[in-house]
Amino acid sequence: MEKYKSIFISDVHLGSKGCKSKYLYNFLKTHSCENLFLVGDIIDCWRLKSKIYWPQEHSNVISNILSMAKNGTKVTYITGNHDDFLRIYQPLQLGNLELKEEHVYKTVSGKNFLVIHGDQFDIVTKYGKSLSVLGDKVYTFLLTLNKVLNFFRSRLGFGYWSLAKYLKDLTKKAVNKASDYEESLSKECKTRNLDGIVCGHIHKAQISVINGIDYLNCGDWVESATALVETMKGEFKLINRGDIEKARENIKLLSNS
Ligand SMILES: [Mn+2]
Repeated sequence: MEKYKSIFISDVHLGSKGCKSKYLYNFLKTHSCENLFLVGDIIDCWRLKSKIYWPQEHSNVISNILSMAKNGTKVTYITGNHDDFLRIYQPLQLGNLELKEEHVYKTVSGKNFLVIHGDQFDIVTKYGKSLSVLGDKVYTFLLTLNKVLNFFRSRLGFGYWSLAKYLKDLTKKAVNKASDYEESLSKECKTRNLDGIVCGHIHKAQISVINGIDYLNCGDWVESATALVETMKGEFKLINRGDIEKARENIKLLSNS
């Protein structure tokens, strides 16, 4: 069991089909920490509203987090735009579990980091939830359209091509440039006199310095499987569990055959 000062995870999207809940469960089982930060979009209530998808593995993740809290880990749940239904209850403290919109975290090396999901700085989600929900619906529709399209493509002898991904990349480039997002977050830190930021939201794990501000993004557990950790010595690292889990699945396949 590896012990860390703090572990930060975001964009788990429990309640949606894409969630890599088993990967996360295995990760939490093998890593311990003094502080666990859930940096938003942990439970995806947009998806839950339209159709309930909740396998046992999703409950296992939650019960594991609760048992961590029971065993002394301080758990801070920062709300995101997909779990904004929790925002009416914040701030809330239940024993070792705290629910809030943002948190200023003092790192081992003495820096002050703003821990926030980050949707507050995304032009699309900020200026209209309806627009984002619509975008989500369009995306789901495109995935279906994509299946039909690729059925015909393969019939005609063409290779697989993702229409949804193409359009998603295109629209993201147009309205939601990652650089703008990082830029506005770093500006916010500067005005608040903070040293850095820990966020999520754009599903892009990263550790970098932007305009002199430490920028740390936890990534996600949908498209990838990444966690941000702070060691006892105060070093920040990104852990990518995708390759480990895929290797484990391959070993299982081999041993079964
Ligand atoms: Mn988000």
